[in-house]
Amino acid sequence: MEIKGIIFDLDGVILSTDDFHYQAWKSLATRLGIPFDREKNNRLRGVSRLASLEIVLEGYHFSDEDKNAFAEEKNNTYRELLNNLTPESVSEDTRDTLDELKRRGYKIAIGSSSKNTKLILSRVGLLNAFDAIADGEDIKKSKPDPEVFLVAAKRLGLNPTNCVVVEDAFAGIEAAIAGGFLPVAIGDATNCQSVEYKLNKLSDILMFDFLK
Ligand code: B16
Ligand code: MG
Repeated sequence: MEIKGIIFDLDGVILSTDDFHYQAWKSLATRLGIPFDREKNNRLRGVSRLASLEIVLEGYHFSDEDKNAFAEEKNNTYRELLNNLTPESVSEDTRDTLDELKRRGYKIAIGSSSKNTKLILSRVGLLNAFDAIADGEDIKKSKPDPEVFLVAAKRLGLNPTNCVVVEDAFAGIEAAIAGGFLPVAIGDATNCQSVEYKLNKLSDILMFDFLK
């Protein structure tokens, strides 16, 4: 199947906001006296804020009211950390790769579970860099459901079979496969057995045989 579009996950793929998520969850967990480490954080990749909170609180019981307050607290800490973002937070390798894909005639999109997607993209100067954006505000079901990628493909005017999905999360790879996309893994997702194409850095994608 001919590839015509590339859909990128945001956190952990376009830039390293995944570490800010870790710090924000760690700060909440520490305040609540709940253990939280990098291994647990990996399970939150691509997972919505409330579903992530359920994983953070596993084995502990809190009311829905408390949980909503905790999710808001985490998001406030996270958004404070996002103030550290500047255009330099996106590597040259990533910017050059996006430019090269556009030069070769591919359509590019963001497919992120995050409700902070547009804030992040505007802070790093990439808000207008993509042909389409699908994010946490557009969907009811978060990854591993393919909804966010299906919305992105639709906005690109492409079928899933004509699109690649680049993901750092196991949940995101699962979502890509479920939606009929070609999955490409980077970061933590390279440990996923079900992916053939793996990247050390974003520009590695330019070498693959599915691109012209
Ligand atoms: P927010 P992605 C995901 O973004 C993150 O990986 C995940 O850790 C986070 O919980 C989720 O967004 C929701 O983010 O709290 O900002 O709405 O990897 O799908 O780009
Ligand atoms: Mg991610």
